Amino acid sequence: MKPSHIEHIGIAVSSLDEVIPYYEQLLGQKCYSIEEVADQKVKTAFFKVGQTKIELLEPTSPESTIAKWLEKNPRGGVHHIAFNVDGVQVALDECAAANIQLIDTKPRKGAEGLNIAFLHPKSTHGVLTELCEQPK
Ligand code: CMX
Repeated sequence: MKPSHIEHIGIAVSSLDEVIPYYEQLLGQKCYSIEEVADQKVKTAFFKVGQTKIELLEPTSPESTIAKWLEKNPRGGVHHIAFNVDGVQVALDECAAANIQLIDTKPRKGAEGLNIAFLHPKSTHGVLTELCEQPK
């Protein structure tokens, strides 16, 4: 596996409305998309810096993994890093063969229609890691 670039950095926030203005000012641009990902129980807001996106994540339900994370980290912060790969399934198989614990054994649909899968932070030195690719 050789990721081409960091696709996005996921940042957990309690309120998109409160945090979006900060990023708009910092990055000198308007948020270009807000999308609810029902499957993940989150609402996302996107910015682009070069090839890499900043993905703000607000929980839409107390059962959301983001809500759980915010309970432990109430100020919010970096939640995960996502790498763009050419073939999520092949990358997952490589990770499994290297004894990296998978959260998803198969790709599923994420924000912006990407095929995504997560690796468990317990076997990635504490960094929740996402692999993603554009659908073919
Ligand atoms: N980064 C690093 N470590 C994390 C973490 C994160 N984002 N989230 C949880 N952990 C750690 C916890 O600190 C905890 O470690 P200890 O056991 O050492 O205390 C351990 O993982 C278990 O944490 P937990 O609070 O009990 O959480 P769960 O096991 O219920 O869930 C995880 C953790 C990673 C399996 C779950 O968050 C998950 O499946 N994540 C993938 C999906 C996801 O994050 N979706 C939201 C984003 C969607 C999007 O980008 O569109």
